[in-house]
Amino acid sequence: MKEKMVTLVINGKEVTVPEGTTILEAARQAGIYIPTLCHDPELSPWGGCRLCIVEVRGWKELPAACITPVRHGMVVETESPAVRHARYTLIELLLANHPEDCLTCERTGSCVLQDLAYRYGVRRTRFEGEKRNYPIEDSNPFIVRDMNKCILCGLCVRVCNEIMGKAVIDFAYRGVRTKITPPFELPLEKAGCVFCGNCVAVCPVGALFPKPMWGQGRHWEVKKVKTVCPYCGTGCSFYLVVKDERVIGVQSCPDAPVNGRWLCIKGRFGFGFIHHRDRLKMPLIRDPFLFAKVTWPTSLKLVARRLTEIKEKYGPDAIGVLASARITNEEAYLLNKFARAVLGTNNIDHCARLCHAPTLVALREAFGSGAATNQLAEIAEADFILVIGSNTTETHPVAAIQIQKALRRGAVLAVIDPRRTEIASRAHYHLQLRPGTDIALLNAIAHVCLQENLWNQEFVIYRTENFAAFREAAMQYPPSLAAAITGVPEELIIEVARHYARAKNAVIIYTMGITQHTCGTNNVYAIANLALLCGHVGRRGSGVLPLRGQNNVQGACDMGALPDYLPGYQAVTDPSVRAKFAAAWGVEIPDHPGLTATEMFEAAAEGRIKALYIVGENPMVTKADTSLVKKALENLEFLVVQDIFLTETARFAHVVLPAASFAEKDGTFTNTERRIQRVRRAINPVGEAKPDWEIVTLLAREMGHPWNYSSPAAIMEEIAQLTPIYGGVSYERLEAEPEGIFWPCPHPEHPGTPILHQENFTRGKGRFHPVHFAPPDEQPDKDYPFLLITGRYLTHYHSGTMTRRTPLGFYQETLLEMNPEDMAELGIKPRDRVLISSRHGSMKIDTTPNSNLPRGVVFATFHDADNPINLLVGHRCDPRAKTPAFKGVAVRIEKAVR
Ligand SMILES: Nc1nc2c(c(=O)[nH]1)N[C@H]1C(S)=C(S)[C@@H](COP(=O)(O)OP(=O)(O)OC[C@H]3O[C@@H](n4cnc5c(=O)[nH]c(N)nc54)[C@H](O)[C@@H]3O)O[C@H]1N2
Ligand SMILES: Nc1nc2c(c(=O)[nH]1)N[C@H]1C(S)=C(S)[C@@H](COP(=O)(O)OP(=O)(O)OC[C@H]3O[C@@H](n4cnc5c(=O)[nH]c(N)nc54)[C@H](O)[C@@H]3O)O[C@H]1N2
Ligand code: SF4
Ligand code: SF4
Ligand code: FES
Ligand SMILES: [Mo]
Repeated sequence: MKEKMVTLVINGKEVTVPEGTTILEAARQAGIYIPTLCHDPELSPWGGCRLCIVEVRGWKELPAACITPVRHGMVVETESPAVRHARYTLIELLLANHPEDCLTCERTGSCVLQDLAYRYGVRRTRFEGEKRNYPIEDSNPFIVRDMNKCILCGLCVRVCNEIMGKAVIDFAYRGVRTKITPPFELPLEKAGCVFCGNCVAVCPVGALFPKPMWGQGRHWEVKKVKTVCPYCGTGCSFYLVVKDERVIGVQSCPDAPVNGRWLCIKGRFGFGFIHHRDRLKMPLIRDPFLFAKVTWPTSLKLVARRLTEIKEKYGPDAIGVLASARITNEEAYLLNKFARAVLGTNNIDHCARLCHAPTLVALREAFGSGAATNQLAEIAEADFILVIGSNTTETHPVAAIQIQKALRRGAVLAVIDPRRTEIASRAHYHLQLRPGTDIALLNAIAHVCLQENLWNQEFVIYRTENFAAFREAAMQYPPSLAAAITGVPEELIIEVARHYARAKNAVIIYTMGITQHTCGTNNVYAIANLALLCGHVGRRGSGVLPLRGQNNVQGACDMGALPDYLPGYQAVTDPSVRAKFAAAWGVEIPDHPGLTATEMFEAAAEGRIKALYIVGENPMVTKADTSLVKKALENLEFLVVQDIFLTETARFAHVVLPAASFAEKDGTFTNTERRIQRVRRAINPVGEAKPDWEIVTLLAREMGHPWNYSSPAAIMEEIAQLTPIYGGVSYERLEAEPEGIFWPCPHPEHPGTPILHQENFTRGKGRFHPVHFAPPDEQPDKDYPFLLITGRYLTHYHSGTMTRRTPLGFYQETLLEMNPEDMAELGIKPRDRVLISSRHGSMKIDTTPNSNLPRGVVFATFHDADNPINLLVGHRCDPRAKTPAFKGVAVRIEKAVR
C-alpha cells in the first residue's frame, strides 16, 4: 500500500511528507529547527510544554508542532514574531519558578532550557514566580534528584513507564506544587526503581543527575570516549567520561546502534571497578605461600619456562587454556593461536561451555549456524514473542526494552519459566512449567500446530528436511500428556501454539533455562523444530534469538576459543582447514579436537592435565562442582591466571598476570546479534597492567614465536584473512560504519548479514531433529525434596569481581529464595539460616520468601564468591555440549544455627 503524501510550506520551503506526519517531524525532515522540551521521538507525544508552537496561516491559535499533523497546503512559520514572542514568554514563565542560578548553572553543560533562554534572548523573568525549595534527593548511590530544577516536561515519567515498563515516578499534587516523584514521596530505592538511569538520560535540564559525576568535573574538563559495555551480550554502547585519566562516569550516546540512549544499571553505573584499589597492578608469583610482586620480564620468563618444561615432559595435551568471553576478539583470537600454534594443543575453551554450548551444537545442526538469527530491534516488530528460560528484564535488560516496545505495539507475549519473573508478570501467558520439562511442552505446541493444521506447509516442503520423523515424534505429545508432565494447563499450551503459528512475525528468545540441563542440546532442537514447523525464521521480525550471555561470548566462539573449531567455526578435524592455518601460522595444527572446559577440570583432578592458563574466568566460583574444581586446581603442577583482580581462582595460581580492563584497550566485541563493534581505549592501563593481546604476544615471543602485532587493528587483518565470516572486517570500516558489521561479512564490499537464513539456511535446508522428553536424571525424592534453580540478579554479574567492586553499593549477599508456604511448612522464617544439601555438596545460607516461586522449587544466585552455590551443583552435564545442569538440582533444606 502506498502512503498518501501531503505537501505543505514551512518557512517558505515546500515539504512533502506522508499523511499523519506532525509539523515537527516535517520541519525536522526539511532541516528546519523547532525547539522542544517535552517531546521525544521515542516516547508518546504529550504537547505539554508548548515550546514547539508555530504559526499556521489562517489559524487563530498557535498549535504545538509536536502533536499537530500536517495538512495539505498548510503554510507554517516557525519563527514569526508572534511565535517568538510567545516562546519568550513561555521561557520567562519557566524561569519564574526556577532557581536563580539558571542562566549560569553548569550542572550538565547541555541544558535545553538554558540554551533556549540564550537563543531567545531571555535574560531575566518579568514574573514573580513562587520559588520551590525542595531538598535534594540523593539517598541512593546512583541518581540525584533536584526537583527545584524540574520543568515538568514529564519525559522521565514516560521513559520509566513506556521504555522500562515501570511506573516508579509520576506527577503528583497540583498547580505550583506539581512535582514528579515516586508514590508517597518514597525514595527511588524503596519504590521499585531499577536504576537504569534512563530518566536521567532524557532529562533536558539539570534536575536528574548521575550521582557518581555529581561535582566531579565540568563539561569542558572531561573527554568522552565511545565504547561498548563490558557486561552482557546485548552490546550497548556509551561514552566513558574521563577526567585526568580517571573514568568518572558513563553517559548515553544517542547514536548507539543497539541501545540508543537506554542502558541498564550495570552499563550506566557499573564502572567503579576500573579504579578500584584491588586492581592487579603488577605481575605476581607464588613465593611459596605468599604472592610477591615481580617485573613483567621475570613473570613472563617463568611462565614460558614452566609451560615449555611441562610440554616437553608430558606432551602438549597436558596443558589447557581457558580463554575468556570478557576479552576482545583480537585477544581471543591470539589465545586460540597461542594454544594451537605455540603450545600445540586444541585444549582451549571458555565459558560458552557453561552457557550456550548446546546452542552451538543444536542450532548449527538445525540451521547451519549456532548464532542468533535476527537483530534485537526486530523483536519490537514481532506480533508474537515466546520467551523461554530467560529472565530478560534482569539479564538482558536493554533487549527487554524491545519486548516492551512490541507490547506497546500490541504484540502478544508468552513466557515459559518455572518462576514468575518480571517478564512473566508482563506476559499475556505465563507457562509456569516444572523445571526440566521443556521438551514435552515444546513438542506439545508442535502437536497442536500439526493437529490443527496451523503449520507452514510451504516452508516445510521447500526449506526443510526430516519432517516425517519429527512429525511422528511430536504427535506423541498431545497437550493433555504435556499438561501432566509439565503442570501447565492444556488450554494455555493450545492458545500459545495458535498464537505462535498464526503470527505474521514471531520470535523465540531463549537462554539458560533451556541450555543448562542435561538435555540442553535436545531442548534447543525442540525450539528449532518449532521455528521450522511454522516457518518463523529467515525473515525480518521472525527468528530464533539465543541471547548470548557475556559481552564477547559470541566473539570468543567466533575466534576459535573452542576445542573443536578454529576461528569462524572451521573444524579442526578438516584437513584443508588445518592446512590453511598451518600455512599462515607456520606450524602444524593438532588434528584431534581438544578437551572442553568441563573435561579439562576432570582431567586435571585426575592428573592428566598438568598446567592451565586461565584468562578472564573465575571457575572457582562459576564452574559446576566447586569441590572438583578446587581439587583440579590444587593438583596442577602449574597454573597461570590472567585477570584484572586477584580472583578466588587466581589465589591458586603460581603466576598471576595483571590485565588491562575494557576501558584501557582497543579492540572489538561481537554482540548477540553478531554485530562487531569497536571497543576504545579511554585511559591508560592502571599500574603496570597490560591489554591481554599484548601479554599473549609477549608470552608467545618468550616461547620462541616471533609474533609482532603492533595493534589490535593488525590482529584483525590476520583474522579477516583466515576467517571467512569476518573476511570483510577492518578497523577502517568499523570507524566508517559506526553501526558495526554483522557477520557473515565475507569480503570488504559485503554489507554484512543482519538476518540469517533468508533464502537458504546456512546448511542448505533446515533440519528437523525429533526429540523426546525424558524425566530429568536428578529427581526430587524423600531425601532431597526440593529442586534448586541457580541464576542471576539484575545488579550482579557472575562471580561479582566487577559488580561487587563498584563503590556504589551494589553488594547484596546471596539468599535462598523459597515459596513462603514451603518455608512455613519447614518452620523457617525470613533470614533464618538453613543448611542446604544436594547429592553433591552442602552449605549454609540465609533464606528469603518469594511467592513468585512455585512450591518445591528454590532459587539462589551464584554471585556470592564467599559462599559459592556451585558447591551444590554436581558435574552432571549435557552429554554432547558438556554444559553443566546448573538448573534443577535436588536439594534438602534444614534449619541451621548461625
Ligand atoms: N545482571 C546480570 N546479567 C547477566 C549476567 C549476570 O550475571 N548478571 N550474565 C550474563 C550471562 S553470561 C548469561 S548466560 C545470561 C543468562 O541469562 P538468563 O538465562 O536469563 O539467566 P538465568 O538466571 O541463568 O536463568 C534464566 C531463567 O531460566 C529459568 N529456568 C530455570 N529452569 C528452567 C527450565 O527448566 N525451563 C525453563 N523454561 N526455564 C527455566 C529461571 O527461572 C530463570 O528465570 O545473562 C547475562 N546477563
Ligand atoms: N550455579 C551457576 N553457575 C553458573 C551459571 C549459572 O547459571 N548457575 N552460569 C554459567 C554461565 S552462563 C557463565 S557465562 C559462567 C561465567 O563464568 P566466568 O566467565 O568464570 O565468570 P566471570 O565472573 O564473568 O569471570 C570473568 C573474569 O574475567 C575478569 N575480567 C574482566 N575483564 C577482563 C579483561 O579484560 N581481561 C582479563 N584477563 N580478565 C578480565 C573478571 O575479573 C572475572 O574474574 O558462569 C557459569 N556458572
Ligand atoms: S532509573 Fe529507571 S526505573 Fe528508576 S525512575 Fe528512572 S527510568 Fe524509572
Ligand atoms: S543491557 Fe547488557 S550491554 Fe546493555 S548496559 Fe546492561 S549490561 Fe551493558
Ligand atoms: S515539545 Fe511540543 S509541546 Fe512540548
Ligand atoms: Mo553465560
